[in-house]
Amino acid sequence: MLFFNNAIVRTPAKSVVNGIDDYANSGKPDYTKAVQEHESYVKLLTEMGIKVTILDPLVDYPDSCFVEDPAVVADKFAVITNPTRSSRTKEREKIRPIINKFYQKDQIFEIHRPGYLEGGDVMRVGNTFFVGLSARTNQVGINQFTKIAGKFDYEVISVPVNEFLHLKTGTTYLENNKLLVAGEYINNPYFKNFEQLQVPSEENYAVNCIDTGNGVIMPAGFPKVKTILIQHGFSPYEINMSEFSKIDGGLTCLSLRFNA
Ligand code: CIR
Repeated sequence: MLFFNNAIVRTPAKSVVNGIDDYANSGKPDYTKAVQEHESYVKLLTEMGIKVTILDPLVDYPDSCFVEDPAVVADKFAVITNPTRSSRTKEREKIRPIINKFYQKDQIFEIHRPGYLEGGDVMRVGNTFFVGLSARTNQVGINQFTKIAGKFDYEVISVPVNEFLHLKTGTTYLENNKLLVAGEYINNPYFKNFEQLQVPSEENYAVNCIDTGNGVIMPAGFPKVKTILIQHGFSPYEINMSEFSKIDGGLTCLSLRFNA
């Protein structure tokens, strides 16, 4: 059974070559290759039975293909977030029209200054949201998010993020209580009640996976993580992420996933 039947993505613009690179430091992405990788991602989601809404590229916003950051989508509500970096803040206005299409007015909320929050820091597990307190998400943003989520009976647990860009750059939830963990999240007390699938440090990037419920999408070229997934009964589907990884983008960043 699919965990989500809809996804929103945005085609990378030519300016993707100038996306923020705070961590990877491995050169600039190639635009043509990035578009091809994005097409493969959309194709895979579609083949899995997910309805994909593709938004037009935005040349003024180099990181706008990472649609996960300017919004958080849940079953009963959506939040327009407030991205921290000045080149990304206005992405919130660009994601708003599509959120308005899928959610009713009274289901849409916002994070506002002095609160900052990016969707990459938000990891939902059942009725709980783990939210990273990171370089991109501050406590005020988490407090605002907690109020919103509380209206819909979700609990919010704030988790410090030190080594990674976002919480989900260091851990992603699969299913049946299984959590992929890397770096600071290995044996981290915040996640002591999960079965932890530990990612070896040389494959840290591959901790960011998407469990569709019908197979796990993982970045190509990480044999150890692939083996771990298979050993735990998952079917891995690989997507080449060579270009997005150069600007710190992972698989989850490239889509907003929800049921509609
Ligand atoms: C950024 O630094 O904002 C982008 N270059 C990468 C965003 C990755 N997003 C995510 O992990 N959700």
